[in-house]
Parts: sequence; C-alpha cells; structure tokens
Amino acid sequence: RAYRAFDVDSVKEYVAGQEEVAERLGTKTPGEMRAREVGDGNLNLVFIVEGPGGAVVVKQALPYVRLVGDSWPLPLERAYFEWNALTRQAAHQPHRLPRLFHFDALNALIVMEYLTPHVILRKELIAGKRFDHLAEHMGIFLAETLFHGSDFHLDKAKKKADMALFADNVELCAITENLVFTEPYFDAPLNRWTRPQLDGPARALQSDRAVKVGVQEMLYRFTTKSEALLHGDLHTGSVMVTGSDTRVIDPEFAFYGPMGFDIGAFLANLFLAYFAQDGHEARPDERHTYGEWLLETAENVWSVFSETFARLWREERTGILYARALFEDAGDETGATIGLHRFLGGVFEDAVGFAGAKMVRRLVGLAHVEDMESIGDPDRRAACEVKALLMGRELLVNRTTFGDIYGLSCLARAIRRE
Ligand code: SR1
Ligand code: MG
Repeated sequence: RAYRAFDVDSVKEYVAGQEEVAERLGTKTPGEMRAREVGDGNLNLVFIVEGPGGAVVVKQALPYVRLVGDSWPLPLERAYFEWNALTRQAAHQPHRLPRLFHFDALNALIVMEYLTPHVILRKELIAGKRFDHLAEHMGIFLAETLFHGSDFHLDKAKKKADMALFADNVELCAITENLVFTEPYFDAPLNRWTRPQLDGPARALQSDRAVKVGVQEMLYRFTTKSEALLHGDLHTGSVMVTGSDTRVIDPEFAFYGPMGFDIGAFLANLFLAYFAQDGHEARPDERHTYGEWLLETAENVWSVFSETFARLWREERTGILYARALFEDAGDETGATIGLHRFLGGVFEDAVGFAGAKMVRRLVGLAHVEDMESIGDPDRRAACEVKALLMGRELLVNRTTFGDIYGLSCLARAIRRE
C-alpha cells in the first residue's frame, strides 16, 4: 500500500472502508455519499463527505505546497504532527477543537467533525461580524494549551519526549523560518506585494537595519525558546466560529517554541483585519466602531490569556519550574508571584515582536491575507497595507517599549488616523 491523494470519488470509497467513519455517515455505500473539496488554505486537501446520517471532514496532506505546486515538495508527515498536536490540545480544550475520528499516517489524513454552521473567522472579520465570546475563548485556549504544554505543568520526561517528537517537524518550521523571518527582508524570488504602490515601502523595509536586526532577534527566539507546544500557525484562518462557539483547527506547524509566537500570530491577524477596514465597502462610521471592536478583542485576548495563565500557575504548577517547595511551601508566595509577572512580561514582549513579524510577512512575503487581498481597488488596498506595514515595523523595532496591550491599540489607532 502506498499514499495516494484522494479526489471527490476516491475519498468516498476510502471513508466507506473505515467502519467508524462510515457509521457516522450512516452508510457504507459510496454511492449514497456526497463529497466536495473545499480546501482554500496554502497546503492541503480538505473534503467534506456527507451521508444520510451525518458528515465528516477529511483533511489530507499533499506531498507539495498547494499554493506553489509540486515544484515545492513538503513532507506528508505533517499530518502526524498535526494529529499529535490535536490530541494534546484536546486533553485540555476538547470543546475548542473539532472532534477527532480517525488518523491514517500512510495517507497523511485526519478525519474529523464537520463543523457547521461554523465559518472561518477571517471571512467573518472581513464581513464585519462581531463575536462576543471570541476573545474569552481564544485567551483561555492560549493559556490552557501553552501552560499545559510547558515545564510549568508537564512531567519533565513527557516534556522532553514531546520536544523530541515535534523536533522532527523540521520542514514546517523551515517554512516559518524562511517565509516569516527571512525572505520578506531581502529580494527573495517568492516575495510579492501590491505593485507599484508598495515598491518603495517594501524596499525601504529591506534596507532598514533596525528592522532586520529586530526580526533576527525574533527568529533567534523562535528557534531557541522551547517554552511550550505551540499551535504554530494561529492566524484567523485557523479559527472557526459561530455566534457562540469558537474552534481552533490546523496545528500542523506545531513544535516546541516561544509562547509569544501563538499569541503574537493571533494578535497580528486582528491588527491586519483592523487596517483592512478602510478598504472595505461600508459606512466609514461602521468601519470605525468595528475597528474599535477588533482592537478591544486584541486587548481582551491578552487580558484573558494572562489571567487564565496566572490561575493555572497558582493551581496547576506541577512541573519543574517554580516548584512550590521553593516558594509557597517556604512561605514566599510573593516570590512566585514576582516570577509569574516577570515571565508574563517576557511573553508579552515576545508576542509584540512576533506580531510585528507576522504582519510584515503577510504584506510583502509570499503568503498574503484575504483581509487585504479582497480589497479590489489597488490604491485603497495599498493605503491599508502601508499602514499595517508601518505597525509591523514598529512592533519589531520597539517591542520592548510597549508597557501593556493598550499601548498596541493606541499605536494602531494613531497609525490608522495618519
Ligand atoms: C507555503 S505555506 C505559506 C503559509 O501558509 C500557512 O498557513 C503558513 O502560515 C505558511 O507560512
Ligand atoms: Mg493552516
């Protein structure tokens, strides 16, 4: 048996042969199923297969980068890392993920719950929709997954075994190392931007010493700071929502890295959505109040993350770090609290720098975001992109100078007004 990439017919035959999956669909007969391929991401195939009794999603890795084609091979093993990340996240936040039904290493696929009526968050933000629980859900998800995947909580042998497992996710980390931290900062062939409007700002960025040093400092953290098991690609396309529910999908870039990377990724995408507002058709006052909601969401993500992390620190600190015997048991609760605040301060600084890198790469690197790409008028789009680029630069260069999350919203507002 060998790997084969499925199509809408062969995927039905495949699921028909998987007893538990077929049971969910209510049939073992491919002819009674309907399948469509809906993947719009950069890497994989995504099928929705429906039967008389229900529906599932089949996510299958392709042996190459879908966005670019078979000239850029990519290991199928990323499905294995994704499955391992999902099962670890599910131990603490099962209600924030799709339910998991089946993993097939040979065919590099995962069968999971078909989330409906959920929609990709990025599309909803482009449409100007608000989600009252988003910040709370994401702040808790980040705190729960990052805390429980770190030396603050994990058994030390388990943490080291997991680090070894995810250390093999080399190619996916290499994508981030290249596309996020390196290529946007020189004349790399895959870079793209809105031309000619962004030619000047992009070239200026590439000859900006402060920004290049700043981004290399972030790359250093990315490659060396094995703080926790990360999602690894937590943008608004990796989140699905309804009015009351939030689910996080697609952790194929999972590895042990700095906590601030996941947080910064999510914040960056909220800021990108914010700067895209002036490009979308709507009454300007609506776009203004919606922009304020986006900034408030970013603020609340950080607040909920840090509050939840602090609670977990107090209640579930069972790992090798800040052992209770050294602090609380020794009557020095203040010592542990100082440690917590210093630690969170470092995570915040990292999140700021990573957010900057994540913004810049979506504007002048290979992979862009629909928030900007969906702005039809190139001049209008470029005006939004230039402001977002400026914010990304500021975050990279001045990441240590923002006292708190409100400093980031103030900066975003000031740049948008300019
Ligand atoms: C070639 S892959 C480009 C991007 O898509 C993924 O979602 C990651 O963000 C990656 O950097
Ligand atoms: Mg993805």
